[in-house]
Amino acid sequence: MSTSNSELESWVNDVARQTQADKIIWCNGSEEEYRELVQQMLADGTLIELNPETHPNCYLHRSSPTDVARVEHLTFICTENEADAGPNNHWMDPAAAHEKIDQLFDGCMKGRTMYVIPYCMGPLESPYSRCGVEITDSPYVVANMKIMTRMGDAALRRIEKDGSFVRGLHSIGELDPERRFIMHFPAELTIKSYGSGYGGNALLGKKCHALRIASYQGRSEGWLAEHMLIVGVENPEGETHYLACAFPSACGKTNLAMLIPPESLKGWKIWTLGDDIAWLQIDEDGRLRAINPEAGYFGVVPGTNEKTNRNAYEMIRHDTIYTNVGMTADNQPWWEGLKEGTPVLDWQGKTYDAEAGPAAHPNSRFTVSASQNASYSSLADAPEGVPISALVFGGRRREVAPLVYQAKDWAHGVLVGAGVASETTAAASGEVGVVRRDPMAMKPFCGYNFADYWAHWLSFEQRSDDLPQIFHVNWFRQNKDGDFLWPGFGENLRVLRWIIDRCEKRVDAITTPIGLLPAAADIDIEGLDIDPAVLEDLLRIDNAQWSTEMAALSEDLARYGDRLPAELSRQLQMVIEDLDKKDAA
Ligand code: OXD
Ligand code: MN
Repeated sequence: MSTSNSELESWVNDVARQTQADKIIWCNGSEEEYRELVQQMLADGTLIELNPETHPNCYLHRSSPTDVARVEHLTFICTENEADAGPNNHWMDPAAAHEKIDQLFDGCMKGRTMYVIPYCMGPLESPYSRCGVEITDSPYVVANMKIMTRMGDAALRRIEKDGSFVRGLHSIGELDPERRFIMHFPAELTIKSYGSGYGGNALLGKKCHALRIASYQGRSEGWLAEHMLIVGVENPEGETHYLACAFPSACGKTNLAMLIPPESLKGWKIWTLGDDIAWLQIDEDGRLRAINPEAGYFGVVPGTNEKTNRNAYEMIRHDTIYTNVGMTADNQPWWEGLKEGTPVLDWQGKTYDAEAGPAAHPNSRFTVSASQNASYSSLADAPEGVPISALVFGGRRREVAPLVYQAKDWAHGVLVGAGVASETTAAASGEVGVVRRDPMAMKPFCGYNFADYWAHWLSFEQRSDDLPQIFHVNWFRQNKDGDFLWPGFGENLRVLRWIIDRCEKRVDAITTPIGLLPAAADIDIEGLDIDPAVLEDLLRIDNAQWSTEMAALSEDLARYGDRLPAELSRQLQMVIEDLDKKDAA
């Protein structure tokens, strides 16, 4: 018997019987265990060692070419009532889903080792953390979970103390897209994932547990699981504000979380707490506090360089697992946007041919421990988390959304979040570059009906009068020629400053139908090569475009029918009426 939790023990035995695994290994989370797994994967070709001189302890994994992103069309929320999953999810009846996927699991680990990974999402001592156990037949998944979570013996002890855990069963199966499902059973705190080794589908602690299952759990327990980075912004006077920001996949969450202040903003510091997921709870003083349930980053590689994200660039030069990047002649990893080196092999290991496609897959990833980041905040390990001053939504929008605006109040902020839309990226399979509505950047990750989720968000207003201010940003606005208007990256700190000044009531704002906007003079552009007229453009609201935008949002919200909270419709109506008044004026 490997655990005193009999439920866990019998589930592990049941799974071993069902999958007919050759061997069961309970992972203890030690460095030695990680090193042995790496040796085994180097020996069987799952990993390739990268140049140990330039990239010590770095490895390359090449996935199956048809297994490179999350698969939303194969991801299901299995609730008794279809309406509880909502129009935002693909739904399957739980009994039918179990039957379908269990057939795939039957005997699937014959000849394979079954790894049992106890993990804790969040600091081991935090009351806000929650645990899970992933069973997998993929050593690559074990190695990634070691980096991404607090896993092994310490997590098992916490599970034994708590008495509860999320069950995650995973097999790479045959890596056959025709035999692939990612299924969630929120009421049973269970995940079953078959046929994919890709991060978001296979590292079950991440999207499956920390967002889909946790959002469901958070609703009944009174907290929020969000697709948000957490960042601390310290001003030259030593005052730090914590912001939690939700952007859709591959919109620069990792870059913002590790931002390097520009030369001209002397004395400012950025502290990273998380780059992808935040769990938010109201504390006894009524403040919203956040923890990052993860312990590592599973970040998009292309575009990373000294200019765009020096912290990331440096932290992935050692002790990193790369997935699907290209390689130079001397075995260094290579990707588009890297300023040095020449690729000779592409992400599939074929001779690189610029005509045939990129060297690195656009969704190639690094897996790295958060502690390797130079801007890592030790408060990421604090059991009590950090108090949040502002919640910031954003999307990738060529037009419509201004550089920044503030919601009028909490309820309007929920509408602003519900209105997030963004151009699609390579993080999920499907067409890239089309605008899709992605409320709260949670479209692929909310484990229940969005209408109930918005009601849950709105209910926070009754529980505290000290909630954070809510904002919306857009770093991606373009001019008619397709050039970005805003320089982005480190310069985004200028916008964060305005946000913090608003939280501290240090600066006024202009009231518009869509919310509160900065006066151009209140965005500090000293030391920045930007035409004041361009800044005006970045802050311009086009009424006609916004009326179209609100019509699109209204159409999206209508999908939720009677379940949509009346308050959300009221907020939308107010914006529409204000836009109409402005038009008439
Ligand atoms: C991710 C995603 O991998 O959002 O974080 O797709
Ligand atoms: Mn993400």
